[in-house]
Amino acid sequence: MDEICSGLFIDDYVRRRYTVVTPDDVEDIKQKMETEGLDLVISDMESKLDGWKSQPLHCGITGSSGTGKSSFINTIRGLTPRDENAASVGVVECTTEPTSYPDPKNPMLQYWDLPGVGTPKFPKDESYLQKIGFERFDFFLIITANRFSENDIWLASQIRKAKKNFFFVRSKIDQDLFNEKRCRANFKVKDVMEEIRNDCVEKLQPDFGNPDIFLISNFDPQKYEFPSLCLKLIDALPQLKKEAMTLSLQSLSDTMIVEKKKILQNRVWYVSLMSAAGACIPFLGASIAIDTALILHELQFYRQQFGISKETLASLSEKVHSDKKNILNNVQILTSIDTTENLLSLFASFSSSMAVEEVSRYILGIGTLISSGLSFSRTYRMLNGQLDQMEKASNEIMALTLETMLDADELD
Ligand SMILES: Nc1nc2c(ncn2[C@@H]2O[C@H](COP(=O)(O)OP(=O)(O)OP(=O)(O)O)[C@@H](O)[C@H]2O)c(=O)[nH]1
Ligand SMILES: [Mg+2]
Repeated sequence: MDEICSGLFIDDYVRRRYTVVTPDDVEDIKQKMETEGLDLVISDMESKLDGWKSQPLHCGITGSSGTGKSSFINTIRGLTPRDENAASVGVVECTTEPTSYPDPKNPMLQYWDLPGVGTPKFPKDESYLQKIGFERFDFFLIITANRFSENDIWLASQIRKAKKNFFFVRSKIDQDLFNEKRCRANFKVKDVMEEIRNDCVEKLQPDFGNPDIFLISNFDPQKYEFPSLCLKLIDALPQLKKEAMTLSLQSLSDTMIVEKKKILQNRVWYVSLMSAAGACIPFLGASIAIDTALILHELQFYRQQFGISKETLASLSEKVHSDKKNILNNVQILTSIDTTENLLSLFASFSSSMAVEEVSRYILGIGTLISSGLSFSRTYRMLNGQLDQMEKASNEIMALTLETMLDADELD
């Protein structure tokens, strides 16, 4: 009884992290549902959950022609040059005007393909900064495919003067490794990367000390330092924009997976509160209908975040060793919870509490609180359970993807 009066049935983990949901909170949502209608309350809640999409974020990608700027923009957006809306990529000069490319998951996140400084149209002076609309950018990436040029160094100094963030990126590492492997007797990836880094640092040292330089391949974003570059970009942003960047980027490393999970766990709490509110509606089955709609929508979002899709699994399944296929079969189950029917069978494991919930709804006052509490705790436990499984699955998919890439390298 104490538990009911002090709030809903929620476990210690939530109690520690959040203010306990009080009966007043539930009453408030219930009233909103009666006056504004369920659809409005749900869309209210969804817009709260989608708040991360309202943060404008502008990333400037610059560097000399042919260094891989457009390729980087496609890769970080999870696209290939063949996809619709991809930036044009090629061996002849393509980027001649500043062009913005929205992230497919988050249109407020814009990657700007910027022509390098020091061409007749974009000379190395103040006019470059004006022409690209310098002020709007949250950070810059300065990309090179060999040593950084005087123009790159000039631009970095201007950005530093304006107290904005910038990162040095050395692209086409795959190509260097491929070439070195052909001509060295004692080839080691680590040694070659260290040499490339030292070579870049030497050029930058007089002006920038010992700066971070990210050695990447736009063809293999899971490898080399593409994943750590993504984490560094998130790190450099103010708190509000961190969440937007984390949810927009792909899961390319175990650290990124952990960061995503932390944000998604906060959403679980909101969705569970909605579920509790839905349980206040005194029509048989209404609570289940609301839970189903909310949870299916939410699970789809989590799968997208963790890169778990039927297409990914099918393509991976063609490449992995047969003894690893059982891992994929287990992950497959997570993608199947995309229909009401399949979700209801998952609900079945919570059936005893559901029965109490449906009956208790008709007991005046206290009944609503009991049923709200059960709805809250059931949704909360179910979504968290799914999140745990997806985290594990996402790590497994990543490991298998890397394994298949290494196998392909060995065949070269
Ligand atoms: N091997 C390898 N090739 C790359 C990489 N990034 C880009 N390329 C290739 O390099 C060429 C130039 O790439 P773009 O992305 O068009 O370069 P850009 O900097 O946008 O060039 P401009 O638009 O002309 O300034 C293309 O043939 C790409 O396929 C990479 O990381 N590795
Ligand atoms: Mg380009």
